Amino acid sequence: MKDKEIQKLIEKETARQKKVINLIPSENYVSKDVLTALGSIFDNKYAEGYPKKRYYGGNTFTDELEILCQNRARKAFGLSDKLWHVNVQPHSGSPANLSVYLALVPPGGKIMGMTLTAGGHLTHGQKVSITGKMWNQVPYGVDPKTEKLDYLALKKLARKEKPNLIVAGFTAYPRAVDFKKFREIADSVRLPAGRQGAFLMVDMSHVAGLVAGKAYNSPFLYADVVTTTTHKTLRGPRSAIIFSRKGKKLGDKEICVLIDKAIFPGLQGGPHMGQIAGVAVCLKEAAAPAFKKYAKQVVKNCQALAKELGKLGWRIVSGGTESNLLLVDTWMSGKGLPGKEAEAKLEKAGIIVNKNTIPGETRSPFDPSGIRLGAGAETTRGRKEKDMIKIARKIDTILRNGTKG
Ligand code: DSN
Repeated sequence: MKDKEIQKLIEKETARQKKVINLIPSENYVSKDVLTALGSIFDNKYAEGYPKKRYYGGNTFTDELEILCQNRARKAFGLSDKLWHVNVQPHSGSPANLSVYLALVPPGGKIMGMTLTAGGHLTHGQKVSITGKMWNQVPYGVDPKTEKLDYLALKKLARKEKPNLIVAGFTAYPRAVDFKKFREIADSVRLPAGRQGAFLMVDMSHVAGLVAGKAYNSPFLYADVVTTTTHKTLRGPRSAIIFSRKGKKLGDKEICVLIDKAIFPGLQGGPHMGQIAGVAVCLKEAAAPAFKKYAKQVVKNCQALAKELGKLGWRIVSGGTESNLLLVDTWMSGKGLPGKEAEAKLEKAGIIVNKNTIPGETRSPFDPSGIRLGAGAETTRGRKEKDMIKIARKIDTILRNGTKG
């Protein structure tokens, strides 16, 4: 590489990534093939529009690439092209979610989503995000005792508030989700205009790889729309995909058409074709038999980490995990260690985590009461349960140093 300044930074970051134990649940290590595709000459090409309907010439191979990527997305999740339309153009998760709301929820309409402190994402209608400024969030949380979803309470709330769209999907919820129940809740909503039912959007960003690997419930039997980033457990480049159900309508318009229009020309210009090439590669990898083993191991590793930390006296939010992540209460359970300090202490010792709010949060998102840990990245590096137990013990020693518990 001629640019030595950037080369140096790449080398430093490579060394950092090799050296640390990475427990950030939204990160992963992509294959060399993903990186090659991502950094390929497809990045040179403008391809505004969709396959066979572009606003620039020279798109023979980008058309082929985008169609291949859409087909691989369906294959990775076992979907029929008769039932599911796929858009692989979102530059990342936030524009993916935003485009769905733009397409399906009128300005000022209601989006029922989980609060940030209970594990929702900014783009699920939080006030600080555009999704909470253009639309009104109907916030929901978890049961304060179990710290799990309370479907009965959700149904009551939905029937009272009549949201246009319900988001099932989270950024810090460690448990399995009953998507069938979410479908029933969405169907029970009577909208003022007389249209029965709210749209059900599942944001499966965190668990997409687990869904592809059959280690987590699939939302596809029940959702109208499924959004996902591609760089978490799916182990692809930073990007996103939107799946929308064919035949589902808003008024007389197909929702897939409305969502495509919301992405382009509504929100974005040209798709990042290098990114789409990288996504196509990761989707082929995710459809291979070895990926099932990976997905199952992620959950087993996460459970081993949670169990050992629990044994060592740390309170695990909701008592455990059935996914790629877990939350540790470092403050409210009496340990007296703010999440920010816990994150910093661990980083100093080479373990990378992120501070996180926990249900019933009494501090602030910038310095919350807990930390979030995940097993996606370390499982890619071949770690198994016994390694996670050792990591848990190391975390315990580092965090206990100078704390009350
Ligand atoms: N920031 C991501 C996460 O860490 O969960 C979601 O966008």
